[in-house]
Amino acid sequence: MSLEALIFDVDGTLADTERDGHRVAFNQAFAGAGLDWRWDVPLYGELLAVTGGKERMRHYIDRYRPDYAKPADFDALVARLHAAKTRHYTGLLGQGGIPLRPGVRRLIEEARQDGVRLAIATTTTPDNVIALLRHAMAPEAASWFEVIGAGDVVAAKKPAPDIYHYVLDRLHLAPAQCMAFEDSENGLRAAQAAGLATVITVNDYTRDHDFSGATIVLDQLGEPGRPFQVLSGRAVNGVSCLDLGLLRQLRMNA
Ligand code: XBP
Ligand code: MG
Repeated sequence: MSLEALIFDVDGTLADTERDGHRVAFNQAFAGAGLDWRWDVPLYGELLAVTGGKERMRHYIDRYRPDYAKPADFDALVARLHAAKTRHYTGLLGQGGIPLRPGVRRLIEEARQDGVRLAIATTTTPDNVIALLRHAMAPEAASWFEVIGAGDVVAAKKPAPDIYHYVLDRLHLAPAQCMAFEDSENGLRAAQAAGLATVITVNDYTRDHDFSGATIVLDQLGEPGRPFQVLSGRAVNGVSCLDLGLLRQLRMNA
């Protein structure tokens, strides 16, 4: 089957948003609410095991703060904190501090020129996706993606496959016509469970995850002058960037 669409995860895949973006914004929201919750870089790495910001805050309290006496309206507090966190995060993106990862713009531009369709499947909040695309990619970049599946549109977040099913349904495509791009084990499990072949680009938080079953695991997608490294999967002689030609080759060999 021919390659019809690329489906991208957002956080960690399009850009390194977690450590200097989401984490900072959570801490700003906590401080703004007068809470002593503080997520440092290593703790945040552990908390990333749970996807979704609201889910992550609840997990933090249950697991790390047994001392905290939950108020009766704890759900409302979590919702307020999350809304504040989204404001802080989109504000940070507006300052232009978080760039796309290497090769992302190149591959997306090639796909657009080649008529390969684009979509997004993420656990993060829709506003966050739109802000990242606008500020890091192009003012109109959200319109390049036919389907943006994000946040609470599905009940179960990654590693559940629901967000990929949601996107595939709206693209009217079968998994075998698409490739997914992820950076984490939770993301890979979600894509795999939806039947999608998946390219992984690792980052500092996900380098040691279990990526068995991925089509290929790279350090990054590669740019001219900045070749990718193949961390696992078939070595690719003489190729230094993941482009559509290589993607098609990897699919044929799979
Ligand atoms: C990333 C996540 C998200 C973000 C926070 O998912 O797990 O929870 O860290 O986003 P993905 P929200 O890599 O699938 O994009 O606070 O908006 O939930
Ligand atoms: Mg991710």
